[in-house]
Amino acid sequence: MARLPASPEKIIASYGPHLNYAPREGYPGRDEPDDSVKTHCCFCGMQCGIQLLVKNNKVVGFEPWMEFPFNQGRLCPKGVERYMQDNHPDRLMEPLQRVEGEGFKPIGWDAALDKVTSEIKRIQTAYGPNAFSILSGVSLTNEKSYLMGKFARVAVKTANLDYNGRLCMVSAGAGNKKAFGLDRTSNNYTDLEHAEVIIVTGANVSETFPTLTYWLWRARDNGAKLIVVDPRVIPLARTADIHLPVKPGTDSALYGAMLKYLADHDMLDHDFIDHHTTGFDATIAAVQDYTLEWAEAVTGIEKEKIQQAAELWGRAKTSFLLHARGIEHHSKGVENVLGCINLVLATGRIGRPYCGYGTITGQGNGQGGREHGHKCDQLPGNRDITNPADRQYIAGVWGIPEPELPGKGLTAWELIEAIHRGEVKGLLSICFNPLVSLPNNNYVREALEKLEFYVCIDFFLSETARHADIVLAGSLHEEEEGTVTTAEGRVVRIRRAVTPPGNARADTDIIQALAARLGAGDKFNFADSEAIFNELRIASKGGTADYYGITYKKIEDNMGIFWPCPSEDHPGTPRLWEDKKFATADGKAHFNPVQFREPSEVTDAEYPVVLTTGRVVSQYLSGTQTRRIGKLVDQIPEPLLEIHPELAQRYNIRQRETVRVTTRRGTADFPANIVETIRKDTVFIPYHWPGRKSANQLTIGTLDPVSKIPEFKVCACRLEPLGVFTKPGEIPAFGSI
Ligand SMILES: Nc1nc2c(c(=O)[nH]1)N[C@H]1C(S)=C(S)[C@@H](COP(=O)(O)OP(=O)(O)OC[C@H]3O[C@@H](n4cnc5c(=O)[nH]c(N)nc54)[C@H](O)[C@@H]3O)O[C@H]1N2
Ligand SMILES: Nc1nc2c(c(=O)[nH]1)N[C@H]1C(S)=C(S)[C@@H](COP(=O)(O)OP(=O)(O)OC[C@H]3O[C@@H](n4cnc5c(=O)[nH]c(N)nc54)[C@H](O)[C@@H]3O)O[C@H]1N2
Ligand code: SF4
Ligand SMILES: [Mo]
Repeated sequence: MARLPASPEKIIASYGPHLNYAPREGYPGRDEPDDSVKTHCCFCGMQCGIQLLVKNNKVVGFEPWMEFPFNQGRLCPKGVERYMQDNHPDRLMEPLQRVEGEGFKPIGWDAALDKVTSEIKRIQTAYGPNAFSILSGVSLTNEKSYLMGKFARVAVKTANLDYNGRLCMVSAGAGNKKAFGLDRTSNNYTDLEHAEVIIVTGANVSETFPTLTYWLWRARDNGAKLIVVDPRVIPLARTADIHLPVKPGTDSALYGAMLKYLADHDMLDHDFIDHHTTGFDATIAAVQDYTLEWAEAVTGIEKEKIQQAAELWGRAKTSFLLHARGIEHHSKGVENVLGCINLVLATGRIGRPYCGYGTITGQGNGQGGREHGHKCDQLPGNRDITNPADRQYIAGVWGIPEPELPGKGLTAWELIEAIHRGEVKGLLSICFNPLVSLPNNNYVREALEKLEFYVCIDFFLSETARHADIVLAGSLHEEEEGTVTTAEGRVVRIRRAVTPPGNARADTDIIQALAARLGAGDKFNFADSEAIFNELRIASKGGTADYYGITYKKIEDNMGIFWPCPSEDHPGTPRLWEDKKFATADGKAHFNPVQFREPSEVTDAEYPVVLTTGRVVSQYLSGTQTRRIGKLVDQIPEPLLEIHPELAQRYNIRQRETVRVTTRRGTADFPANIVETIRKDTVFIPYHWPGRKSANQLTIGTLDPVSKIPEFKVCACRLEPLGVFTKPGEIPAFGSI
């Protein structure tokens, strides 16, 4: 049934007249769409509700979805432009084979799938089952994530499966599990509204989770005090009550000193600590020497500001602490996270209205995708692949003997190292562009070149896909039914708006076809996504991420259900821990002692400047999708080196001058953007670009020992102005690669 697009007033209402969106009378020059489909944005973890407009099986535009409770129609620039990728000329329409010396040639599906299957078998016969590895991603729905985990273990029978969340949420996940026994934001974001104090640390919310700022503004309107911790004066910091410009890699010193201050000034919730936690004494003992003066020397933040922040946090009745990758992308990412959690537990402000804590999940399905078993150490429901009972249960659901279930495999970065060592010879990747997104990408490229066989499933020919022997043309978010779990923990429905174009195929069809060829067809004969979800429900039953009680219908009727939801009559759990029964074995929340240690690489005479990396508002991750959308490229066409005027002066660097940045891993050139909004000892480069524009030519592959996340947020570099000036988007006529 054709539905009319929303009225011009609705468009104005959702973006605000100040943005100067011209109201459109229907669609001038365009026919009325056939349909509008309520689904979610394919990009970040906010998973904003959106309506896609469809004409002749093509997505031709969008309308706000005003009723969806989180974003209420609001969208950021990426959400507004996302529909542009559907009819993109670069869209892969058929499988491709790389022919040496000739490039990619189309190949039929049967031949492509046969080739993949025979190569998997050849490599596993020659080198053992784990010599074939799989990398997956969490832009994939819950159904696809679950399917990938089952595919690796049951059809390919390899232990070596990991996912791109390894670059993203794992430090938070590990910290949350240690402290709470469960890995989810404690409250939905509406609880921000009446928090008295909010700490946002290592999260550039206005650029990376723009629609979340609405809830922060609501809180501000209600009088909330805002503390922002970031080496840069990010947009959110400009309105904050206190901005703590932390030196990259020193957060745990800051949180430790704040904790000591709370203890010394009697701002602890003793009742909560005594009855609902363990480990407090050891945790306080660990920070006994962390005076404000010491913290100032380590973090570079004035001690008065640290004191003010501790006072505000300590005296509040309600509060929320949010963090993202700024504190997690470290070789002590888990310790940073635990440092934050210690502050929350010490004040007992969790499990109550307007009192919460959480990591802000990054990728579209960063939450659900880290629960259902495509991590190297995990089975569905956030079960542990090394736990005998968990293994027995999942083997039962999958109908295989428990000993056949592979054990724990290598993490994403460790897989790259194993390829270098010659232990891993084959790779299948889906929804992951490691050549751009992993650190030290010269090393990653060498690994890809060493593989005997590489197959990539994507809808665009990503930079990594160019190294593939076979590229399988997969599907976009809006081309299959499914579910994702938002950063709040709300499981929502993704709708199929159109079918894959040309000869492209749905991701789930491709995986099932491969499984059948590998002899596991009887375990991969799902009729549709709902059938996969129903098996996932059973597989997650009794796990900490329990989805058993969630059904497609229930999600649709309620615009989402918060897990855990253990039974069909359970309403879901927007706010965790109201009963103070934590998901740990002893039911208590656990303090964890944290002592400061340095980042893996500190500055010295040779590399005297701190380098940190991250994001800009109009580009997304490795950029495969957003670098193809004209308006987003126009907004930010290239990575710039953010540098403070004083540091620029020291090296005689002028605005837009090309600067050569060198680390122990490589060299890359970026135009300078001289700004006062960054620390004087630190430079920042966004990482969304490949090749010569890639920040990951410079970054370091040191991992957190627990979470195995790479240290994207801090390494040491040196700077050299090259006397060359380019126009935006232009590449200088020289470079490192
Ligand atoms: N526009 C856009 N939005 C996105 C994405 C995107 O690619 N583009 N990606 C999505 C994904 S997957 C993710 S993970 C999230 C990431 O979201 P964020 O974590 O918000 O993004 P980043 O820019 O990686 O890092 C955040 C901030 O950390 C700061 N920082 C650097 N080092 C330190 C440090 O040592 N301590 C502290 N406290 N802060 C530090 C940086 O200055 C930066 O402002 O964004 C999601 N949303
Ligand atoms: N220096 C530096 N590096 C970083 C970071 C940083 O802050 N600094 N951040 C890290 C973080 S937090 C993250 S999350 C990673 C992300 O890094 P990646 O996961 O490698 O980045 P994506 O761009 O999401 O790559 C996903 C690929 O999958 C494809 N894709 C998307 N959706 C689908 C789908 O539904 N089906 C199929 N078949 N393919 C799909 C896209 O076209 C793209 O080619 O980067 C990390 N790298
Ligand atoms: S905030 Fe995230 S989910 Fe919402 S429109 Fe922007 S990219 Fe999409
Ligand atoms: Mo991420």
